[in-house]
Amino acid sequence: MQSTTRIFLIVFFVSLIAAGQSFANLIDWDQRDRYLKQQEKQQQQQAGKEVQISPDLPRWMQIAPKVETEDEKKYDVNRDGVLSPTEMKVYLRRVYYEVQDGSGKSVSTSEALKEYDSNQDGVITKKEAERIRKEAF
Ligand SMILES: [Ca+2]
Ligand SMILES: [Ca+2]
Repeated sequence: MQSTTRIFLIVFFVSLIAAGQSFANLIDWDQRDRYLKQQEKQQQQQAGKEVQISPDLPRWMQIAPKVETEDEKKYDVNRDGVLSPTEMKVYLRRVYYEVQDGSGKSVSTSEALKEYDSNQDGVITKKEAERIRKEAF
């Protein structure tokens, strides 16, 4: 092998190693690991975080209740499967009058009415309906 070829090869390999090392230094693996761990932690925190519900406002104003009964289906005007606050107001007013006219409104499987059945006996009484009057009228 000629000496110029040998020198060329040596220079070539040395620069390859040098290039490799400089690339290795460009990526701070520790920092990358820390970053990934942090991201993972944030995702876990968000997944575990429940929607914050304020006790000062009716639940239905904060989370639209799912349509659970045939009765509620009639009030889901846009048919998206949940009762928006506007839809809930109309529905609750009807429920309020129903309670006033009868002996009470059966809650059955309704997610929307559950919160007004304070004693959880499955029926909204006139007394319990007072909250509807305050919140939906
Ligand atoms: Ca709806
Ligand atoms: Ca009750």
